[in-house]
Amino acid sequence: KILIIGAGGQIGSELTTYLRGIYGSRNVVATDVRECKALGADGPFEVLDALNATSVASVVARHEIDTIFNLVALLSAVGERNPQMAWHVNIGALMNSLEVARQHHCALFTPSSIGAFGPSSPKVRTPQDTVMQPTTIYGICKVTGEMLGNYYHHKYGVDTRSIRFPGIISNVTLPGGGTTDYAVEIYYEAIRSGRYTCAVPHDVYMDMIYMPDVLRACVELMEADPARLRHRNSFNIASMSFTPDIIAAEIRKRIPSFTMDFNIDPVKEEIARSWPDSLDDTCAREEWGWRPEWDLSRMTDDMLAAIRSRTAHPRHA
Ligand code: VAH
Repeated sequence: KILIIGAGGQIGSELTTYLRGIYGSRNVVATDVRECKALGADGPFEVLDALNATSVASVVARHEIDTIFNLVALLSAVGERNPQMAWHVNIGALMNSLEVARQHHCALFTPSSIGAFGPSSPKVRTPQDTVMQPTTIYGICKVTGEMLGNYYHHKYGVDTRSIRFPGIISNVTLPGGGTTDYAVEIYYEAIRSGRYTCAVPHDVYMDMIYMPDVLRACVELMEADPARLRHRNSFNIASMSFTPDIIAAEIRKRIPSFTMDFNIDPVKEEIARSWPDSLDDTCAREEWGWRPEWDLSRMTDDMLAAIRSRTAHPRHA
């Protein structure tokens, strides 16, 4: 049975539904520090403080969990406003997940990010194995998390696996304070007001990925034959790389009146410019068959349609 810690977040809210569709609702226990009615509607949900090791162990024992998805994180921009809290939450939750996975023989998935790279990493087609000196507390947490995951695998044999996600674009739950949030907000504003004020400079490339590809990648990696994995924490994957100008042009193809202007957030600009422009995902392709299925054009059609249909028939709260 599967435990999702941080199920109320951007990835967790959709991963819960996706995993329940594959493995059966009863077999996916969703938890979050806050009550979440939607997650409890079609399967088990419990309030769980990921920073309380005893509580995490108790949920794992009670539900006979064999696989944990730890999705707890303060993202890059919000982390820069409170680095001490970001470290405390991100690493505290991960250490509890690692220890419980070790003691209860669970497999563990924890996301990493393109944010794990820094300005001294090669920017174009960033390699799987390269210099990693991130300049954000979020990136430092992610590199630390990768090393802890590899450590627990080599020292204790824990089945830890991880993916360095690009900026994730989705239309179910808004991201919480990331540098790539603009690529989500822009679609909502294109429908709501027809204009968007972007906080990230027009020419900054960042890797991005659509949520359906994220969900499939999580399952494909966790179901991969461990004998094929030469890497574990954490795999580069790539699907799209674009700038605010490029995504705005794609939206304008569908909404010609759409306009964008800029109010640069210096914190987000510094973070965005410190990250890669594009990743090399050869290892993920070779070791567990990763392939992207969504590109910018197809995602734009899907995002605009999903937001329109929701705006037309607002979901009950
Ligand atoms: C952030 N969306 O912007 C997250 C993610 C790659 C970016 O880690 O912080």
